[in-house]
Amino acid sequence: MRMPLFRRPKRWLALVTGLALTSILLTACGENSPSILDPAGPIARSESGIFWTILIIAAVVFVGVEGMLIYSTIRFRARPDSPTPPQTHGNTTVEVIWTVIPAIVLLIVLGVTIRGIFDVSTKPEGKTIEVTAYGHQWWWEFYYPEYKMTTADSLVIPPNTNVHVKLYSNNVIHSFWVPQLTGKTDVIPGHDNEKWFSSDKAGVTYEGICAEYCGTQHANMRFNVVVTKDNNEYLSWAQKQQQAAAVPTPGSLEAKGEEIFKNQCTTCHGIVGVSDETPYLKDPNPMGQCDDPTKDNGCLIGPNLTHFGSRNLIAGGVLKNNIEACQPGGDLSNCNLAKWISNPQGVKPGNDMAVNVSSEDLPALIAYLESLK
Ligand code: HEC
Ligand SMILES: [Cu+2]
Repeated sequence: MRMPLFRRPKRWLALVTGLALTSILLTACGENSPSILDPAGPIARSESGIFWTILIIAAVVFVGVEGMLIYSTIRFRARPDSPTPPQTHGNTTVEVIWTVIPAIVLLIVLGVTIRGIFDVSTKPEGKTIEVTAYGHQWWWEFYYPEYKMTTADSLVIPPNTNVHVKLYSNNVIHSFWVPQLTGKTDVIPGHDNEKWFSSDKAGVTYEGICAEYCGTQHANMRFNVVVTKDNNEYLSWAQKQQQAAAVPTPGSLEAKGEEIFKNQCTTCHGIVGVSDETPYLKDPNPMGQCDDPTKDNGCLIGPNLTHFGSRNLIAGGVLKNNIEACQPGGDLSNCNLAKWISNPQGVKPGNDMAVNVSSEDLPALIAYLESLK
């Protein structure tokens, strides 16, 4: 008597449905999560192309091999009184087939990977902007040599333009990663790496991440890649960033904040036009100094705050810069900048900012820093 292949179709149906539902649930995580499967530029597209090619080949191999295995174990299983199956040994045709097919598959994977390596490491044609990314423990500093200006946390770029990033660290190994735009590249002290990428979408913000465990606050070493609407918006942003900080009206809350800043914050931070500005106007390379404020060589340990009010993250993205909750004279209980300045060690334990700001001084400092657009 021949047995049916699957004796309990209902049970099988339940199992398959259960698996399908679980996978749908798992893929629904985070609408805005930075995903390599949602590339927005040529480099990321090339990289996700490699992923899909390998995934599809692997899926075909997996389904084929497992399918035949499961089919054979069920279809040809031992039954009562079944005779000993015919015994065979060695079959040249079959052996050649299962040597040649994997070799071809691996050659295809090799070819696709080598093409990807060239895509990623070749200097692209066309307009290019230069940026130096400097990995600190635990935040990113971006220097624009063409404009001689420095920002932190936000890498602003124009759309459809190559971005050439030089990667430096003088502390530990970090890794520069913007999943939707470019894969990971290590940022190694004493070994300068570089990379190119570009975004073909305009007016969007992508999440950047440090992808190498670089200390306790490694997960709070994020940054934004802000793509402007067009090149003009980028140029006017750059022109603004080059200017010295806005001068507050004498006698205002902001002016008081500027005084407090000069007294309590300039050991580690600079504001161009207010305190020592030199470190932010020159390329932080050659490295080796900027993470130690006690060294007397003009380098500062903290981010450039000259245009802090124009940025959307605080301290490697540990908080969002929610300016609307930080209005001068308003209630500051939801203001993230107030949370940061009043207790940086509570918000991001182990970071290098040590201050003790009194509650009377806080509103003036907030008003001043948020006014620095
Ligand atoms: C001992 C050095 C030090 C002092 C003093 C200091 N800071 Fe900082 N500050 C830092 C460091 C380092 C960071 C970056 C921390 C991180 O992200 O890990 C930082 C980050 C910040 C940021 C976030 C900037 C950004 O772009 O993400 C603000 C705002 C700030 N500090 C304000 C102040 C103010 C206001 C004072 C004075 C009351 C002050 N800091 C005093 C070292 C210092
Ligand atoms: Cu890092």
